[in-house]
Amino acid sequence: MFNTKQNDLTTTALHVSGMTCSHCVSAVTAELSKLVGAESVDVQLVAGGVSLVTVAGTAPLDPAAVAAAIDEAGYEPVTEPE
Ligand SMILES: [Cu+2]
Repeated sequence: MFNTKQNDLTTTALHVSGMTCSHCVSAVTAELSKLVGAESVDVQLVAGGVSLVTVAGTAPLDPAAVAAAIDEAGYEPVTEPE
């Protein structure tokens, strides 16, 4: 999991295991989209990862909340570094 800042946008990314099809992507995207401050949500099925962008002026996403949302969708957040 990491946070990077670029052009006033903060991107939070982490890996997710257990996603196997576009339905999985939809489920994870739907849960992550509920997070306050998540401006855009991108779920990569093949890479098994998600990235969320928050705009300037909003608090960074709580990594625990992101992980909880993934768990809520029924998938496994992978928070260990590569
Ligand atoms: Cu699926």
